[in-house]
Amino acid sequence: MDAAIVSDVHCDGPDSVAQQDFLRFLAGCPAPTLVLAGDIFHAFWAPGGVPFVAYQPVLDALRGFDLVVLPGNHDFHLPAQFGLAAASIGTTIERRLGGLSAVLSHGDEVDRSLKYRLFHGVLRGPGFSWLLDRLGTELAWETLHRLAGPLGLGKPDGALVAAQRALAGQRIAGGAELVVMGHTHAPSCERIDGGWFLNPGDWVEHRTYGVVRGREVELRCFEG
Ligand SMILES: [Mn+2]
Repeated sequence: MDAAIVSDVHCDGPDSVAQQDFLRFLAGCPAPTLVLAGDIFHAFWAPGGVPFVAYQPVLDALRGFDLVVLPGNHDFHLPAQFGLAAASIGTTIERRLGGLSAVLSHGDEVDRSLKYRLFHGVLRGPGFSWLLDRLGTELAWETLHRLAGPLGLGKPDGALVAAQRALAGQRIAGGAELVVMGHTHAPSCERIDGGWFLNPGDWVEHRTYGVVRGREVELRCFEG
């Protein structure tokens, strides 16, 4: 196995089943490279540079992997934790995974609605960051959870899923051999015009992840 790819795990502390499952997955994951394609955490922040204690076991378990870290809409501050500046919607990373040249993103860039753009423009701006750092850990946790909403609600949005497929087609036409987009909680692994489109799914409902081996891509379910 060359790489494992996960998104939308929505880890939310020691009591969250998703976090318990994900920790078991990480403990047994043989892939040297691990792609975190956004929303690994339900409401990530690091007030004053210190991540929420509830998430620390996962951060510890990630050590030792060659990590690729993308910002999700629930954990857009995560790349900063790894010294990366990327936090904006539509951040893409191009790199080789196994024998494939891949274009990776969280997948929320297909949401062109003004509401989403404005909301996330504010959340990811310096003002909100300043505010959260001053609220202190407990209030920052509470505020972010209010904004993140309850877990497990909302079925995959058909319009966004279709838009992702179309965007994947464009990226494949542009030379990508593997396109990864999550966010919609709609696991799939398909071929488009000779390339691969992978949506790793989520760990709220499906517990799915992608695997790259050479030039092959596969969607698997964690049975743990
Ligand atoms: Mn998302």
